[in-house]
Amino acid sequence: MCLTFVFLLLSLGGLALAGTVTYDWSIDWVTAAPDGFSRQVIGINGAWPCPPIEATVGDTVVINVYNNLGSESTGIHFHGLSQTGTQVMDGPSGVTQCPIPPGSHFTYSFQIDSPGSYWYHSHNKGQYPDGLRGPIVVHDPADPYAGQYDEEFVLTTSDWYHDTVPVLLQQLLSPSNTIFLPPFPDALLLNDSQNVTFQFTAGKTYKIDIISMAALASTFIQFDSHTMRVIGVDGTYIQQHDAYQIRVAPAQRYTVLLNAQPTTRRNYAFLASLDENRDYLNDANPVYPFNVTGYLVYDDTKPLPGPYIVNQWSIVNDFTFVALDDQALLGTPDVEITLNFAFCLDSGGIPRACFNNISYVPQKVPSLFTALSTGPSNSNPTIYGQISPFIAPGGSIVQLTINNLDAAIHPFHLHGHQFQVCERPSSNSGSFNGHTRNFPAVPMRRDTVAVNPRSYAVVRFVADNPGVWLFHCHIEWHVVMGLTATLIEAPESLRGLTIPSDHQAACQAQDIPTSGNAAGNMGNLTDLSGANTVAVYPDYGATYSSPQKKRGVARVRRGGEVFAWR
Ligand SMILES: *[C@@H]1O[C@H](CO)[C@@H](O)[C@H](O)[C@H]1NC(C)=O
Ligand SMILES: *[C@@H]1O[C@H](CO)[C@@H](O)[C@H](O)[C@H]1NC(C)=O
Ligand SMILES: *[C@@H]1O[C@H](CO)[C@@H](O)[C@H](O)[C@H]1NC(C)=O
Ligand SMILES: *[C@@H]1O[C@H](CO)[C@@H](O)[C@H](O)[C@H]1NC(C)=O
Ligand SMILES: *[C@@H]1O[C@H](CO)[C@@H](O)[C@H](O)[C@H]1NC(C)=O
Ligand SMILES: [Cu+2]
Repeated sequence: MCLTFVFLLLSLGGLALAGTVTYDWSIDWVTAAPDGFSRQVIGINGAWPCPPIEATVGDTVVINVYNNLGSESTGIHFHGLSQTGTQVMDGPSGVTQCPIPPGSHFTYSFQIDSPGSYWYHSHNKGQYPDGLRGPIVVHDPADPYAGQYDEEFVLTTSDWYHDTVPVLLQQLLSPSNTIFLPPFPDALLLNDSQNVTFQFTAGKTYKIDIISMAALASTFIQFDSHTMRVIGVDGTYIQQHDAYQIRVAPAQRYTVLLNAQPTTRRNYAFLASLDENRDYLNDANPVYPFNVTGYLVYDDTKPLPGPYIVNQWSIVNDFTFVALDDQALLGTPDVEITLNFAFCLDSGGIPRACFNNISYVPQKVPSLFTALSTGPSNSNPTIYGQISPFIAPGGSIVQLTINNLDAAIHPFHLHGHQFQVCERPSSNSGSFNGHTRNFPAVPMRRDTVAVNPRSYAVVRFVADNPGVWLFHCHIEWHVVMGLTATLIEAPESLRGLTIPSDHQAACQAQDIPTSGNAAGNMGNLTDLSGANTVAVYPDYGATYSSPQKKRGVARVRRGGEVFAWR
């Protein structure tokens, strides 16, 4: 009988029925020492590294979160997943939800519609570099590369800090930080450790999901004597492309196949090297402060090779990849958005980052809730306040240009889409001049594109996913500095959608309004009096202060001591 039951389960599994994958997560402070330095990190269910999410295309993923941090609020974003029809589950605080206060429960529930490697991370006030991030692997019953590999591994990479985010923010957001320096990491981690070993069997082929969970720096990777065959970037399959070296920017993913050697004659090393250069191709004195050597072990009884040395990094250019599904370049855009990025100062002299001279300031009402509650006015960008809002009507073709006026590379990410990368020229190419002659017939698609210094990128996508989606640099310090714009996509389809009760409760617990314009005004929606126009300073990140305490502060401020605590 027992055997029959097992057989039944197996045959159901064989039919690839879409299932539900449920996780119950308590978000906890945990002590960890991934590089030998012991510190408090944010983990899950009393453990760190955080567990992977694993699902199959078509599955519904349910994550019941409990915030057990006591001292901080939290929230989780599922990077790269489209959240089609579940825009309220995307996760960024102040956009699709309120921060989850300590001591409360919150449920994320969404269906997964595309395969590949993704990751989840806190999208709440710069919190993820404190540890709250992990891999997502979505298996594909219709994998076009099925049969071409034997086993699959995850390999995460990230920079790592010894100080906690609230401490790092005080250095970053200081008037004395006149050259906009980000906090520099203290270590490089592979798989949240510095000791990564793949067991390889001669003759087999391995699929490796390389996922960057970094806050600032990119990682270079090269395997000794094993050429990577890149088959996917972010959530998109590409035509197989050989690569000896890759540079994985924060939030990017590379899926590669490695052919094992035919014999077990010896073991091999691979090198991961942290890139702290502003423009790695052109910097006179390149800086690679941290290296980690990992191993491909064919035979445990044979010695491991020494540290692997790479003399020069000349990486594969992901712009030359071709999407496997041959999706043609999208036609003439209906909506064109140009974002000029440069660092800037706010009215208090605090270093910020700007698109078109505007730094993103979180509003009183989460932006999606403004879109849900304001009827036909939700197509008017004015009502969203200082979040650099852009409206894209449903079905429109959107072209987004990022002109990077800064002297460093920045990885730009759009929520809710894998966009076509139409052009991404080399450093010092200036700003986009409007010519489309260099756009490829079949562009590669991804959700995070590294834009070169004093250069630009042009991306296109169809506005087929109603929601409020952030577009931002994925250097977390630059998010904190305001380097975010907001796409209000198909607002006509958002009117009147409901907010789940646990989302409502998280806002109510903190006296945060859930309807009206950015300022919470309901009568005259273009009246933005009371909306936030300058970011909170000093900024203690996700450190939680109860509404009572905040009300106390407000009374003091109204009493005329506004500057006493500055
Ligand atoms: C590295 O990992 C192996 C097992 O995979 C373990 O035997 C070894 O002690 C570890 N080394 C360090 C320095 O942690
Ligand atoms: C890396 O960590 C993931 C879990 O996050 C695990 O599945 C995988 O096997 C690890 N890879 C190696 C090479 O240890
Ligand atoms: C790390 O490796 C790179 C390239 O192999 C090398 O240039 C650099 O000096 C190394 N850094 C350290 C701190 O060893
Ligand atoms: C931004 O401000 C600078 C200097 O204040 C000005 O030169 C530039 O034209 C402005 N750019 C935009 C896009 O408004
Ligand atoms: C709504 O507020 C805006 C901005 O304060 C103002 O210009 C406008 O006259 C107001 N409209 C009405 C009908 O009061
Ligand atoms: Cu940046």
